[in-house]
Amino acid sequence: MVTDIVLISIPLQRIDTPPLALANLKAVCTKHGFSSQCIDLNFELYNSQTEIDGFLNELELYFQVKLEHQLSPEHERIWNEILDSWITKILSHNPIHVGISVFSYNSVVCARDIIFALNKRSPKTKIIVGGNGLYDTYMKEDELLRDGIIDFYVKGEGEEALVNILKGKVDQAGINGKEPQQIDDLNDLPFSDFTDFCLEKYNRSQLLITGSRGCVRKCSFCDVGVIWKKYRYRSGKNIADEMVYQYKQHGIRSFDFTDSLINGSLKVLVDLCESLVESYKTIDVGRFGWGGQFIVRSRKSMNEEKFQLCADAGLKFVSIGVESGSDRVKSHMKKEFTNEDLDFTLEQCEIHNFDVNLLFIIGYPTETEEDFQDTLKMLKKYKKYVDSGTIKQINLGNTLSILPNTPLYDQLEALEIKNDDLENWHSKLNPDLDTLKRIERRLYAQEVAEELGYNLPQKDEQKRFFEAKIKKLKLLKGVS
Ligand code: B12
Ligand code: SF4
Repeated sequence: MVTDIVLISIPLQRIDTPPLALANLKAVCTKHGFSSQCIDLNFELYNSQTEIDGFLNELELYFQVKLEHQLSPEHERIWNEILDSWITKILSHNPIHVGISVFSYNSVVCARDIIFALNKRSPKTKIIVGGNGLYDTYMKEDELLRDGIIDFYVKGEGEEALVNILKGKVDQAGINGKEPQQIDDLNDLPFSDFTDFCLEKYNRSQLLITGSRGCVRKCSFCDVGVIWKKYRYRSGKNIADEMVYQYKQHGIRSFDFTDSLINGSLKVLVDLCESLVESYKTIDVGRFGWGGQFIVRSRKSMNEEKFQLCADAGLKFVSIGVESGSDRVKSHMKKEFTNEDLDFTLEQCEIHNFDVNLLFIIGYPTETEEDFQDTLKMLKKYKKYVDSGTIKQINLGNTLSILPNTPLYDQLEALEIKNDDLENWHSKLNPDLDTLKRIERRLYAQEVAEELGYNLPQKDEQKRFFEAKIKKLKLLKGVS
């Protein structure tokens, strides 16, 4: 039997829950009468491959496009075998199209390897690529299209574009370089379809869900505003209905929102919470647990009552982009909140037992030594929340890449920044802060955080990543 489209999810992505992009795309395919099969190759890599002599660690370095890491000949041989088996698996469904979801730039290396392998084995199969990983320069989708290696690429939301491709209407928005058009009413989209995933196999009994697309803020370093031009959201009631639906389908009671922020529209947040509280009266579920990325607002707008309502509705975890302990740096970033606002937010999280994840950026172009020390001071100040169990983890991330199409990119001249590539840049106005210095600060912050007892997920992988980067930088500079 022929399958209209096989949709694949690839590394690097999280592996504890099924990929939402595939579940969303499958739902629209079904709605429009197209058959589809989702395969989570990212999950398969980590779950079927026995670790051979550091293979997975090296593969992760290889996938990180910015490192340009080459696999050793033995690991390259293993990787080619895996690729081969993946292509066999994909083709076993007899697909007319294969849709590859490129989650971020860290999926580009893998995507390109799959594309070339698939094209070689089955040149007739039509290849479609989509996902946020196309928003940097690494994918070179135009070249792939020109050379006939892929058939289509989709930028922006995939739901309408994919259906158009399957219907043969390939001249539409978002397809092969045509400006994407945002979906007007997210309430019109079908609920995500997770039926192709064996949910019990994933580590977490949790599903991803989206309540909104885009963001209400315009932080200087962030390109969400380019990917999703308008901030659009589903009604709170529609989101609550999907949570109840997924619970009835799969028995899952925990939901992780992929939104850039779950409190972008306080009206929707209140509507969601009230709808959930209402649902709990009619279905015998107790309370769902849910959470996601959360922006810090002033005490006046996100007040005590709203925090209480969120707690009543089951809010359990929030991820907060703090970025810096320096108000001066946060102000340049246009974060629109101060350390005082953050103090209040964390106090409320503590009162309501929300689990908190804090995200930081070390080495912003205007970050001086004093600003960096402010970040370290903040880590010390919030140690009390680590000890009380409110701060569950922090993420110090990569050092800052200056992404094209971000407000910061537009300020390159004003900040006298010379940028060799997205990651290697240097501002004349802050001469001490070159790439090596940023990595040093980043690694030092990790050391301090570890000493204070913070939980840093993937800290060893990140350390390896930075050490590989330092080695490469020193090689380039001719320093041993
Ligand atoms: C939640 C999230 C995460 C979560 C992951 C949750 C998950 N889904 O598994 C976590 C925190 C783990 C994460 C990690 C990372 N993330 Co992230 N993340 C997001 C966020 C906020 C939402 C992504 C999401 O799930 N959206 C919901 C799904 C349904 O949307 P989607 O995957 O984009 O799919 C839609 C379209 O892209 C398209 N589409 C997707 N696939 C396909 C395939 C086909 C064939 C078609 C036609 C269409 C299509 O249609 C889908 C439906 O509309 C976005 C920002 C944003 N608001 O988009 C950043 C974002 C995707 N992340 C980003 C980055 C950089 C990363 C990291 C590399 C960060 C890092 N340095 O570690 C890592 C990548 C993983 C890794 N280990 O390397 C960038 C990507 C930028 C880029 N140009 O590559 C984004 C855009 C944020 C940003 N502006 O910086 N992330
Ligand atoms: S960093 Fe977060 S809050 Fe700021 S613009 Fe990007 S998505 Fe919005």
